[in-house]
Amino acid sequence: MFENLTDRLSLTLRNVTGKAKLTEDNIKDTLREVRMALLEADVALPVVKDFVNRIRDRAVGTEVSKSLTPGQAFVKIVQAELESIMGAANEDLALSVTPPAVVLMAGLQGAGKTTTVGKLAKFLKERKKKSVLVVSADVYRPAAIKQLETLAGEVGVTFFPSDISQKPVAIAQAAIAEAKLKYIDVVLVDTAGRLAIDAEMMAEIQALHQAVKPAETLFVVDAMTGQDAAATAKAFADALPLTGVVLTKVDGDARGGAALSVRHVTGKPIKFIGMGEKSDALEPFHPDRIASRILGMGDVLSLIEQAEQTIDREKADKLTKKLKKGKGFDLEDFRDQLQQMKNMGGLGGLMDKLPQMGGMNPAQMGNAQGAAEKQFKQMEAIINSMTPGERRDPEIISGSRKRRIAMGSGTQVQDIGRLIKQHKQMQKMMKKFTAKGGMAKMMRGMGGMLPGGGGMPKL
Ligand SMILES: Nc1nc2c(ncn2[C@@H]2O[C@H](COP(=O)(O)OP(=O)(O)OP(=O)(O)O)[C@@H](O)[C@H]2O)c(=O)[nH]1
Ligand SMILES: [Mg+2]
Repeated sequence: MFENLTDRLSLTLRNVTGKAKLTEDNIKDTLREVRMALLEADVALPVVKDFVNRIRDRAVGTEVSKSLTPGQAFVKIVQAELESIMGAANEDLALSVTPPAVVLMAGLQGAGKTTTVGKLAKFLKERKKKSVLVVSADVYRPAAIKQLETLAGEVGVTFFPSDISQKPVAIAQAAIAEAKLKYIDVVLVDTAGRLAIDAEMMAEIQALHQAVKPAETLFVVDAMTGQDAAATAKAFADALPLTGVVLTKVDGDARGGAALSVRHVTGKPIKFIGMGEKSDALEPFHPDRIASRILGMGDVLSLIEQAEQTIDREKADKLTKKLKKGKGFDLEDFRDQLQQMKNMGGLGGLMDKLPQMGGMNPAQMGNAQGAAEKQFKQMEAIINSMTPGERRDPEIISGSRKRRIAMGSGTQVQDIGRLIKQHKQMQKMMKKFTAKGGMAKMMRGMGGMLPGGGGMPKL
């Protein structure tokens, strides 16, 4: 996510060093580079101009406090401005209306509307504890209705059947009536892809909007289209009272132009970002966390939230109890932890949110991720090749046992030694965390096991 921009900006910002005060003169070059970095990231020009001016105004004359280097002081300003350009705080869906709350989706063809309906349904059901009904008003393709039905089945929400012979307004009204009958909280209405310049199709969705009076009208747009995403959102917002934007395919967007432009160009908040094709790849959009990610400082908060959702509570509680009883953290527990990390969307999703490792570039990050993933697989294989007795009490693993385990797991004897050492470190860490409490803290600790470590970028 936004690798190119992160790379450019962190290189640029590293140059503001060795100055006691930030002046127009000594930040001129850096500002020019920030400007270039944003233009290369396909941020819309008015946004770039505004952004750079605001940074200049704030930075010039800023006395650099003793605790910060000028570089850090400058980064703080850039971070604050990045946040404010994206909207300052996360805007939640406004669903507190007389139920059912209707959410209407709009967007170009292939933007990711139907996929997002599936993701949102899952999000509302699991994280907001809402009952959800989904319906398709895409009467142009039977396959579109079927696609939504399949997704609804996957995420376990009510699907309201529709047919291409029906009118979108009639479909939506029938779905809402059904939701009322069943006391369902939220109705998500999927629609056909359309262009803002297609008058007939725009009239259709305007009529739909009037008929269902949605609590939320979300514009779904592909982040990979960069500043065009903001321009299309603007065109739709002129015809339809949008309440927010969902940026999709952010997982494939190295530049970040859309994320930085949408709010400024349209005045509408980005409410969610899509981070993949699967139904759990949706995140509420937090400008502060994204700003931090863009600057290579990671997004530990989102990581912790994700950890708290995916962690197997029962197992976690059992482990905590066990540790509290004074029993050790054995290799079985270690293996469980490795598996839980895998469940958190793998190391890719994890590394994306960790502070950029001491100025690694994306290729190095990719290599580090590959190496770490390989290492994790190897660790699991090693633990699998041990006897239950060995897993409970690694102290008994002698030289000959090491050789046997290495043979069984296709590894070297020194790999076994390394794993036992790592496990010992984990044990120590677990002791600390159970004293202070909190699985989330532990997950943060696990991050430290990745190659390169983590921590603030060196400026
Ligand atoms: N990588 C990635 N792919 C996504 C994301 N969201 C959607 N897609 C993919 O984009 C393609 C189009 O998604 P749909 O949900 O069918 O798009 P749509 O807007 O409903 O398309 P139409 O109904 O044809 O207008 C599918 O292959 C999705 O898997 C995302 O966040 N990341
Ligand atoms: Mg669709």
